[in-house]
Amino acid sequence: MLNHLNCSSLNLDLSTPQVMGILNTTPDSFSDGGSYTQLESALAQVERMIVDGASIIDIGGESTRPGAEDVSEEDELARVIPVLIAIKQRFDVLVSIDTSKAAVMNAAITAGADMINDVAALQNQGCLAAVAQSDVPVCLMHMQGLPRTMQNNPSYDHVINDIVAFFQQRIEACISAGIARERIILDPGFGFGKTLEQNFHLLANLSKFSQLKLPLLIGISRKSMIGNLLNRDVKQRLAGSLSAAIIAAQQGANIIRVHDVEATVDALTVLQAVTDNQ
Ligand code: 8Y7
Repeated sequence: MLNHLNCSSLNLDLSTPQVMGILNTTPDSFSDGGSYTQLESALAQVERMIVDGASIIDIGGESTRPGAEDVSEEDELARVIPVLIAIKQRFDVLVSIDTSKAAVMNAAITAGADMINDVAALQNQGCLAAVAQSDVPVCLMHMQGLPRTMQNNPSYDHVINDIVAFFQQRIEACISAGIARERIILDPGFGFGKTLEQNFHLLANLSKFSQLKLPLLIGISRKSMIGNLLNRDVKQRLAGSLSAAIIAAQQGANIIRVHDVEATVDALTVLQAVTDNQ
């Protein structure tokens, strides 16, 4: 299965699962262009994640949590671009930019971003063109509805088949726009317009996405599907998140997007030792 994997534009070996560390850019933290202490604290967080074993850092300037308010293009640029530039100056790590706006994609690619992570799968105005003009890989995430309302009664004919069909349609759109298949990473979008049962059904059936023969990225870290199942606050979801990460990796997930890099790398190392000694 892994032999068919090809994301040659991502300069990263995906033969074992890799960890993507989430950089928290708290609302307004860089909206003044990035104060020194805020930037330094972000860089310290990045350094910690690199030491802990993250191979990609994901920076987002727009909250995509259910019910979140929209962020203006200007604010998003001010939150993301200074920290992106500072990371690329100081560290040798791949940087992914979590955005759904073409202007932010263009600015990020110019500033040295290594990957675009779009929860809207390049469906917004200008996004296909922004990525097509570059040579960076892109993560196409599935979402039903929009962040503000997506958790209001999500419904599917068949969750897995509907998401596979969505991926096929977005892959075609990318290829038509000039984005080679080798640049595409897929993500079923845990928590983005899915009930608790649908999220766990997805986790149980992740291996079905291998039919598309593209790298799979998954993000479950600290999400409501863990919190609601276990009745845990966001800070108490580590054990649940690690369990989910391992279940995903066992089914072929190639990139695991997490807050807790050190613990996730440990868990994946245990899984790898099992795989290596079968
Ligand atoms: C995901 C994501 C978020 C995810 C990808 C959170 C930006 C919500 N979740 N990107 N972004 N996949 N590719 O709780 O699951 O982290 S934001």
